[in-house]
Amino acid sequence: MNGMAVNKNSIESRRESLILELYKVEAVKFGNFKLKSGIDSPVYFDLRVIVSYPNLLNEVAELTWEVAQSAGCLYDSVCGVPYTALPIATCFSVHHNIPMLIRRKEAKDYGTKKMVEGHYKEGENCLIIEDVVTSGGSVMETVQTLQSISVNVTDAVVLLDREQGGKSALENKGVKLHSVCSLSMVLEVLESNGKLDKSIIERTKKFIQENRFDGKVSDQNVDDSKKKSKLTVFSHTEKMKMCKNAVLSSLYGIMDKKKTNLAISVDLTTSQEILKLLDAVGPYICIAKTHVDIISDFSQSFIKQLTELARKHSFLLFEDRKFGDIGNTVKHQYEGGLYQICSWADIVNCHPVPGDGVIQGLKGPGLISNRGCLIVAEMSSSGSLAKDEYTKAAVSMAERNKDFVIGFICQSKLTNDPDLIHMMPGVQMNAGGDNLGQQYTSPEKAIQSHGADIIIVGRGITKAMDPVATAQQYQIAGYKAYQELF
Ligand code: 5BU
Repeated sequence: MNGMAVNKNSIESRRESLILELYKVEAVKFGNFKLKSGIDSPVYFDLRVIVSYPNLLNEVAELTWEVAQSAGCLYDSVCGVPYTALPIATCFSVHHNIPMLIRRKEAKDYGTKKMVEGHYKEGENCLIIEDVVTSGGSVMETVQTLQSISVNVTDAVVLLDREQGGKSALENKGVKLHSVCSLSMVLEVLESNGKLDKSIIERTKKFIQENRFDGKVSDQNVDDSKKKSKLTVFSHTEKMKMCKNAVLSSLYGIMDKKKTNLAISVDLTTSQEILKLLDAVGPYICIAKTHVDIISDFSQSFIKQLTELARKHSFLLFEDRKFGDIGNTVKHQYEGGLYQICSWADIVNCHPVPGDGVIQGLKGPGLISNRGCLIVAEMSSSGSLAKDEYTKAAVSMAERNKDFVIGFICQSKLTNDPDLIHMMPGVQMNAGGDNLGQQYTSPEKAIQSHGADIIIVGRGITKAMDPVATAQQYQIAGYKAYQELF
């Protein structure tokens, strides 16, 4: 473990020179910029450019090291958040002879399938290095990956803290954030050196104040969710542009175009009933969710007609198969057998119980056919065991597999990541439940209090006196609740 005192004054003057140098090479820019979160910002940091200035990169790494030392951080290894912080972590590691770990963004689908490269011991402590922190989300992704291999993280050092709540969000998750400089420091240095005029300074300060994250990434199960920071709510169009998965992006496109966040759970038991209802409610839904193993006359001709309806009305097909076995078994269940689910269902879901193997098994055929998968992180039924640590582990599993996993079946908002969607079953206009454990929430509460992006409604529609008019009512109620979030 490392630890040693450093001279504070020298850090301060070197910090000032560093800020001026970053400004000179345009790693810090002022103007109008669209951030990854979709928000317009008057200031932008592009620290990727520092690799073109080796002395500057070296100084960044050295100051990062000194900040870690003066904060008294104890660590056995160092890991940069991919990709911009990787060269910083490398210089840090080489100059101070501290072993480095490399976190992959996606597990490779050949060879060892490791998420983390390098040798480590279970229980060792790793220091995270990041270039810029806004909400703390990217640091947290790396922390969770390391934790999943039993490597501990207690501290992170960032070159630049945008002071938008990332520090407290990380602290809530047990990670202390130390920064080489903060956005206020940058403004102060540039102002006192005559680099910026007062109006830019004022505009940037106002922006920081108005765009703070609330410091809680996943605790959104509260009724005053509407009052929360605007930054935690993105529109369907924003999410469509931000997300990297093609299935998710087409889903957000459909939701935006058809103005619906309604998925019908069409749990009827004959082909004709299902096809007839879907043709009638098609304009109001973005997803048709099926359980094909309850259909008494299932056939490939049914699938052909189902996919034609999906194309005609522009909705996605979601087979609620809840795969829950080892990778090899689920691969066969997904591709083969009577139902050949992978050949027609845009989306499937799985339980996280078996571990990452279940995703690996589904991913092979799934990625070839451009499919997406949801992890069942929570259930709507009374007494469900899917909660607390189980749910957290399900979220980490999703974060590790974002090339195929597009979100969750859940009962609460689990992440702000635009690449992961929240779909919520157990929704009906009449509260209560059935006599077999199902529990219902209204469309408004599902969206505004539980953070659902999509409401899944079954018997609320299929057993209604007029299912088609009722589907339209759910579409209107769900979409209105979504619009009220803004
Ligand atoms: P309902 O008729 O709206 O209660 O139907 C809900 C559907 O969602 C039904 O197909 C269930 O199998 C499915 N479901 C659920 O109700 N709760 C869950 O937690 C999960 C799936 Br996962």
